[in-house]
Amino acid sequence: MELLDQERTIAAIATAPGTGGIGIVRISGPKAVGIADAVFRTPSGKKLADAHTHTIHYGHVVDPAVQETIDQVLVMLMRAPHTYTGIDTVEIQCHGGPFVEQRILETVVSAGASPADRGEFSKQAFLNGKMDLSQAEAVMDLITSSSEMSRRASIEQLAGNLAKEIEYQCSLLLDLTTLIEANIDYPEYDIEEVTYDRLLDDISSVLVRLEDLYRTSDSGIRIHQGVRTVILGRPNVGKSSLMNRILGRERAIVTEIAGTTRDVIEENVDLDGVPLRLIDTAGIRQTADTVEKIGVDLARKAAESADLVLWLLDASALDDMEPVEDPSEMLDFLKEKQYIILINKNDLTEDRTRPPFLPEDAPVIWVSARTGDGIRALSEKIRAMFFSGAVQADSQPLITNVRQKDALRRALEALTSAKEAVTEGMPEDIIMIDLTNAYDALGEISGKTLKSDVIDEIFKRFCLGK
Ligand SMILES: Nc1nc2c(ncn2[C@@H]2O[C@H](COP(=O)(O)OP(=O)(O)OP(=O)(O)O)[C@@H](O)[C@H]2O)c(=O)[nH]1
Ligand SMILES: [Mg+2]
Repeated sequence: MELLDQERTIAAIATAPGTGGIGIVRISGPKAVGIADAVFRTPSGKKLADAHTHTIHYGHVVDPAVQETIDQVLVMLMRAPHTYTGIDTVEIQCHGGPFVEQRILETVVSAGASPADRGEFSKQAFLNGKMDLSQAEAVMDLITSSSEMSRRASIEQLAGNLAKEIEYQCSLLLDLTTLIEANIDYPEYDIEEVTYDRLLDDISSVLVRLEDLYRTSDSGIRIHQGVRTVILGRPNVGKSSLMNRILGRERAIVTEIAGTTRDVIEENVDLDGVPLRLIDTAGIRQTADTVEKIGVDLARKAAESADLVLWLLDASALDDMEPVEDPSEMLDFLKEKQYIILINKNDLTEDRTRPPFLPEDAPVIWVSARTGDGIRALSEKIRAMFFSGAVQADSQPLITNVRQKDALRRALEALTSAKEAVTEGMPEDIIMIDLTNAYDALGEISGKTLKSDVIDEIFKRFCLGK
């Protein structure tokens, strides 16, 4: 018989695969303590069932079927409600080897635990009201964060910034629907005028707040995914060298031969705290080489979907741009994009004269992939372009993924429609439909109004053991 979510006692290896100092097998559920007691022996024979909560115990995991000692461990006992999942939780700290961990997990499963699904511990936490969906998503964002900005935004969201804001706005919407219901139920009281005025005021103020929040979504999403930054330029200007310099390692092949890079190389990187998804491309030129030609096409495609294009020039070859590259063609393309022109190899020349073919207002930074000069100026420029304003304050709630953004967009549409309905003096039940739609859409962000199968899908994207 399939157990309900809350009845399951689940177990998984919570630490990353591979060898390490310690590994953790986590058990969570109503039977967690009993299951742990079945496989754990302390030197004194004391049982976890008799121990205080939030205590640590030394002993051995023993496979009861064969009475074989599997490992020497420390066991952390945490009883509900003060646990991550909100249910009784036992964490077995064993030696960090894949065989040890796997064998302990198997023993725990034989003793009655079910192997956890991906993200199931967080799902338990969500179902037990320990966190809302935006906070659960923040846990995964924190784990996968690849920049300081992303880490900081995740920990703030985990603390409940967005959760509180959404809950507050949801409660305002709920008040409004209650007000309308009262009006429908007691039409003999002549409160219509007052109701419409108040509705208009309150809907407007929720709208303003949600529009502010919506404006954070592009920055918020970029904080986690990184600004899609494509390095473009003719062969040999130093694109791969720049990529390697920013990454701090030799990721892309660099040679003095023009046409070295053929593929598109992507890496997430933290550039002085600014999150980038950095993309190195093949040098753009007319070429008869089939492989290189494919590379050039890929470069163009990557540039089209970029948030930011870094157009790289070679300081030692500014006078002979053509025929390898036509600057006006590139500038035409850049007009439609956010871009920065980088003049690389500034270590080769003292001259800092701006090339005449660059427009007055084009942002230009002189850099050297070889020495690292100018890279700090580049990170500051990108920060100003993509992360000013919207993410000034750490404590400010942010929309951080496409799911949240889409739900918020639908909430805004429904609220705008509710506002129009009020302004036009439409009947209350029409306004009620819009407000309910807005509430439902907004509640998806916290997970309150999501169906359980949708929630299951979201948690399945999490990692095992979290
Ligand atoms: N002096 C100097 N040389 C550089 C600098 N950046 C790159 N180079 C040299 O320029 C040559 C080409 O560098 P790459 O990074 O391979 O250039 P690329 O733009 O990726 O070239 P393709 O992949 O062929 O398009 C190499 O010999 C690098 O060592 C720099 O800042 N200063
Ligand atoms: Mg290259």
